[in-house]
Amino acid sequence: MQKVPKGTALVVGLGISGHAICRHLSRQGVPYMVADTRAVPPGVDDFHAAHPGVEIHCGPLTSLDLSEVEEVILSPGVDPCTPGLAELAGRMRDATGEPLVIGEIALFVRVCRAPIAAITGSNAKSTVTTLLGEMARESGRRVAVGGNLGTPALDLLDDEPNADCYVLELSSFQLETTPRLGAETTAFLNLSEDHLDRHGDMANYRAAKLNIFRGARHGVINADDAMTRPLERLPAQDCFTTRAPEKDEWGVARHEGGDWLMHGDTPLMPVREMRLAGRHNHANALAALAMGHRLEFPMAAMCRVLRRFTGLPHRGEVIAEVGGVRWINDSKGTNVGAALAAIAGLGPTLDGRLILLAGGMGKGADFHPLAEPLARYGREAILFGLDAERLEKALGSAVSVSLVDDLEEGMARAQAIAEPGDCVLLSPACASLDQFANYQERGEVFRRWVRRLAKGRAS
Ligand code: UMA
Ligand code: ADP
Repeated sequence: MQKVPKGTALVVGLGISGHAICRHLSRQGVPYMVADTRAVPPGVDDFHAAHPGVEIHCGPLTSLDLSEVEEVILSPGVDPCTPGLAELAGRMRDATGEPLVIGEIALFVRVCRAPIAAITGSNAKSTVTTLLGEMARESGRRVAVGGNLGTPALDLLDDEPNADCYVLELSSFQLETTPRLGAETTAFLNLSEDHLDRHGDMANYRAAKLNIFRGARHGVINADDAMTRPLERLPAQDCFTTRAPEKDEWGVARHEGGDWLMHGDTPLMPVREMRLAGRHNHANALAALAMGHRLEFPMAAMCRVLRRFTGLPHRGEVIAEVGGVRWINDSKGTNVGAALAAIAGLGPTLDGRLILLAGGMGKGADFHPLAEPLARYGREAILFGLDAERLEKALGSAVSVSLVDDLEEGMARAQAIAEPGDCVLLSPACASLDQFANYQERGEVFRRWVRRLAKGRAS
C-alpha cells in the first residue's frame, strides 16, 4: 500500500483548486503529495511538468496509508465522507490542535493579512461578489476578487499580495472544510435546495454554510429568509429585505413617487436607476451595500456602481427587446430557488406576461414552488429536456403549458405566442447536462437565437 510519508501533507483533488493548493504549498516550501480519486484525473502530465518530483496517487483513497500524514487538504469537489477520508473526520493535528482535514480556504486564512469579505448562499453569490468587488474598486481600494468564482482564493494571494481587501465567493463545499474564517464582513444571502446529493439534507447543507460566520466580526443576513440567521449573535449584524426596512435594516420603500433602496429611513437611490432588473436584484444590491458600508466604502461610489452594473452573463441578462418583447437569459438559474427568484422578481415589473422556458435535469427537486408566481405572472411555461414532464405535473394546473423537444423549438413557440410588453425568460430551474455541455452553452444557444431574431426584424 502506498504511504504518505511522515511530515508530508496530502492534497486531494487535481482540479482548479488542487492546482492552486499545490502552487501555494510549493511557494511555502511545505512537503506534499497529491491524490485524486479518479483513475485518470485530467491534467496529470501538466501537473508533473509544473511540479517535478511530487508524487501522485490515482484511484480510491482506501489504498493509501494515511497513518502518518501531516495534514489533508481537500478540493471542494471531494466529499470529506469519501471512503479512506471518513475515518479522519474529527481528528486533530498533534502539533497545532487544528483539524487534520481542511480545505483551501483554511490555508488561505492562515496566511491572509488583509480583511476578508465573504459571500455565500444558494443563489446570487457571484452577482453580489462581483458587485462588492466593483464597489471596492470604485472606492479606490486595492481589491482581489475570487474563490468559488473566477480565480481560486490561494492564487489571489500570489496575484495580489498587497491587496487591502479580499472579496471571496464561498460555496458550501468550501465552507464545510473551513474551521474558522475570521472574516471582517460576511453575507449569507439565501438558502434553497441544492447540492443535497453531497450534503444529504437541508440541515447539513445549512450547517456547512453557517460556517461563514465562524470568527466573523460582521454578518449580513436576509430578513426574508430565516435560514440565513447565525446560530449565535455576531459582534455586529445587518439585515436586508425587499420590503420597507425596519429601524436600521436595508430595504426598499416608496419615496418621491417611486421605489428607493433605503438604509433605515435614509433614501439611497431610486431602484429604476439600477441596470439590474427585478426585485431579487434589489436584494442583491442591498446585501452588497450593507457589506460595503461596513468596509467604509463611500455610499456615492457604491451607488455609481449600481447605476452602471449590467450583471454577469447568463444571470438575468437582457439580450434584446424585439417587437416590444424582452428576451432574458437566466441560464444560470439551475435550481428551483433561482428560477423562483427570477420569475417573482421580474413578474411585477412587466407590462405584459411572462413566458418561461424551463427544463433539463431537475436533480430530484420539487418544482411546485414555481406554480404560484407563474399563475400570477405567466402566459405560458414552455418545457423541454429530461424533466419536462415532471415540470408539467407541477405547473400544469397553474399556467398554460407546452412541451417541446429542445430549447430552440421552445424559443420558436415563445416567439409565436408573445405579445408586446411580455418577457421571454430562460430560467430553467434545472441543470443543463442532458442537452448541453454546461449552463453557459445553453445560454449561448439562447443568445444566438435572439440575436438572429433581432437581426431578421431589423433587415
Ligand atoms: N473529483 C473527483 N475526485 C477527486 C477530485 C475531484 O472525483 O479526487 C471530481 C469532483 O467530484 C467534481 C470534479 O472532480 O465533480 C471537480 O472537483 P474539484 O474539487 O476538483 O473542482 P475544481 O476544479 O478544483 O473547482 C473547484 C470548484 N468546484 C467544485 O466545487 C465542484 C469550483 O467551483 C471553483 O471555482 C474552483 O474550485 C476554484 O475555487 C465550481 C462549482 O461548480 C464553479 N462550484 C459549485 C457551485 O457553484 O454550485 C459549488
Ligand atoms: P451563484 O453564484 O450563487 O450561483 P449567481 O449570481 O451566479 O449566483 O446567480 C445565479 C442565479 O440565481 C441567477 O441566474 C438568478 O436566477 C438567481 N438569483 C439572482 N438573485 C437572486 C436572489 N436574490 N435570490 C435567489 N436567486 C437569485
